[in-house]
Amino acid sequence: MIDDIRRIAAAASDRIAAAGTIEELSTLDRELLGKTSELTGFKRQMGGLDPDDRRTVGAALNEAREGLQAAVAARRQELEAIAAKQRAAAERLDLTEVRAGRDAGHLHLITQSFEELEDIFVGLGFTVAEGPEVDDDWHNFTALNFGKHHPARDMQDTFFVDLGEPREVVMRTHTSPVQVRVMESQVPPIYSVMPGRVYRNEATDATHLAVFHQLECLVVDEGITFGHLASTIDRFTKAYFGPGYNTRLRPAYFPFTEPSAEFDVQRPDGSWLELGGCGMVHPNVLSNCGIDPEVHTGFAFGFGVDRLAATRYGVTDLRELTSPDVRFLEQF
Ligand code: FA5
Repeated sequence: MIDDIRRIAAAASDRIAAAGTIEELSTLDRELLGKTSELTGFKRQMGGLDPDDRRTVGAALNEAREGLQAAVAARRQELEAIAAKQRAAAERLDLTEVRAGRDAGHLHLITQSFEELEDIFVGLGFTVAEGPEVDDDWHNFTALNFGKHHPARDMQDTFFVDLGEPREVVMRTHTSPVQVRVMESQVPPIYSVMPGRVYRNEATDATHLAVFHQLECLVVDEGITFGHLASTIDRFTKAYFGPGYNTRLRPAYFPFTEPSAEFDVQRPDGSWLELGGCGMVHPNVLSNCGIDPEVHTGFAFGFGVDRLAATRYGVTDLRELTSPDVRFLEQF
């Protein structure tokens, strides 16, 4: 009986050493050491042996079992190490510096979107303007017809910079302050777009970031109407998304436009996404910037570029756009 036990244990040990996968090893573990295994069968036969034989056979069985258990554990470790190596090889990312002649990566989705949008607007006859990300109260709020204590200031939770008078210097909460800078420095006709990064003291979620991007559009000329505004929004959204995307305007309130609206774009599945705000430039804003509202009228709109790009490319969580993961980034 002892010879049988040793022979079975030796054969089992060879099979364990030859197991090629963790699944295979688990099956063997059950087959060789489980309740229905040959070794367990010997245990049942021990009842018929005399006490001395029972002791030696028992010792041989224990030795065989312990040996096989150790062999299974050792093989499991080896197979796990091999699997970890294979996983690492499959997920390997080449992060070495880009050298001439090699694939040089590409621009981030948001940068690509800005470039594409600028191309669309330049094609429609607009120029591109930029302004500072750290701005003063005048440009971000006051010139835009937000009174000092106007409740609409709370619509955009503001990061204040600890500089100068309290609450005087802000991280711009929208790209509209660039409208003010353009109107202060140029005479109409003005046809300009203003791309840029903006900041709001907001909790982030799938549709909100604290640092995000907007594109502002400003037209000031003689005889500009709400019809020009609506058709410009429709033209640019169709140029960006494709002809199947419709837009709609809903009444809204912004202190710097009157009348004001929010505009949505309709996805092919019929659902609507809020993209931005718009309206006819308020006469007070024109006056604040040295433009005579009796002579000139204008429209403006501003929208979230992160939401726009995420909609086109099916990114369901805006927070992904801040991810440094090359596997996410290389999709675009
Ligand atoms: C504004 O920022 C106005 N300056 C827009 C405007 C311009 C109105 C010109 C009239 C004339 P609002 O706060 O609604 O409006 O933001 C505009 C768009 O920015 C939103 O529709 C949305 O697309 C995007 N946006 C706003 N908050 C966030 C956020 N936390 N994360 C990502 N996108 C955002």
